Amino acid sequence: MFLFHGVITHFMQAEMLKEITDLSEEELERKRAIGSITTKTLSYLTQAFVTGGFNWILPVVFSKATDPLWPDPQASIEKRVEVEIYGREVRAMQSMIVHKITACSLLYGRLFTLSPNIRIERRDRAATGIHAYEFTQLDFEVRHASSRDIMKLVEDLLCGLIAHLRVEAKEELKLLGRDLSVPERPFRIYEVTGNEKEFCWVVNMPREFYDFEDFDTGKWDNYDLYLPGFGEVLSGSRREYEYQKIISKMERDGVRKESYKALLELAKSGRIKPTAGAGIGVERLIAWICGSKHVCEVQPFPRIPGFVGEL
Ligand code: ASN
Repeated sequence: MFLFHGVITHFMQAEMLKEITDLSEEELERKRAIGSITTKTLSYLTQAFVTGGFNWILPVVFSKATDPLWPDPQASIEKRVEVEIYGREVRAMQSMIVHKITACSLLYGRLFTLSPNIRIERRDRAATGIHAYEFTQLDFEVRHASSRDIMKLVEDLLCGLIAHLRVEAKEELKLLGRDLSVPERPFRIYEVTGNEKEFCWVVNMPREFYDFEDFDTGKWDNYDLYLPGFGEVLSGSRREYEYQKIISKMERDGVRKESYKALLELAKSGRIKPTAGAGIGVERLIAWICGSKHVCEVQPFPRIPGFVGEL
């Protein structure tokens, strides 16, 4: 978010636009080191979730019920991918939030998924260094968890990962010129905006209907994690589960209720449980680990807003 200060030079554009077919041997070597860190990171994180008793669910790509990404002051979606299949309108997944809440209520008390998200961001988002129009979220949800529970889980996961990579990906980090150190816990918590130089949480942001909002105090029980010198890598919240609150927020925000029929019916009959969770932007996390200038560098096939390549 802070990297290019909103300006994208021709040089950066040319660099970012390179597909693997255009890379020099040196650049391919760097890409391979990033790939190896990706493998080690995903292996560590998925193993940590499985060991922690989480059920691994497979992703959904087309659905009537995807994240509206609205209202959200950070959102910059220029187009929603909608297609008709079997006579019904569906959207490409923007996040599996509705599926997570539903499955965590009906199936598993703890779950996670590696979920491909399609977000057709405005072209100017190419310059942030942290947006891609296709990316993967490591999305997870826990029944009866508090925000503090999720924050602690994330802090432990991240610190464990850094300690692991310092040993297990020593060569790759050296090749990439990265020296990581394990931060102190707990991370600081800010409202509104954080400190760019440290691991920190930003909390209490007004946004989508599914994040918990206290109607009396006007406070939101949600949280984003920021990485030093990078920007946001995770967002999550304690969730709304009461029918009356969900429906009144959808009406207030102009969200299409017909897209969330299943969720609303379950909530009405009291079958949606209180849950909390979050999603880690996988490419963002790896880009930060690797010191990449742009998240698309960690994608084998870059998905930069505004640029569609051959592969
Ligand atoms: N994954 C996020 C969450 O769990 C939602 C999102 O991606 N917009 O809250």
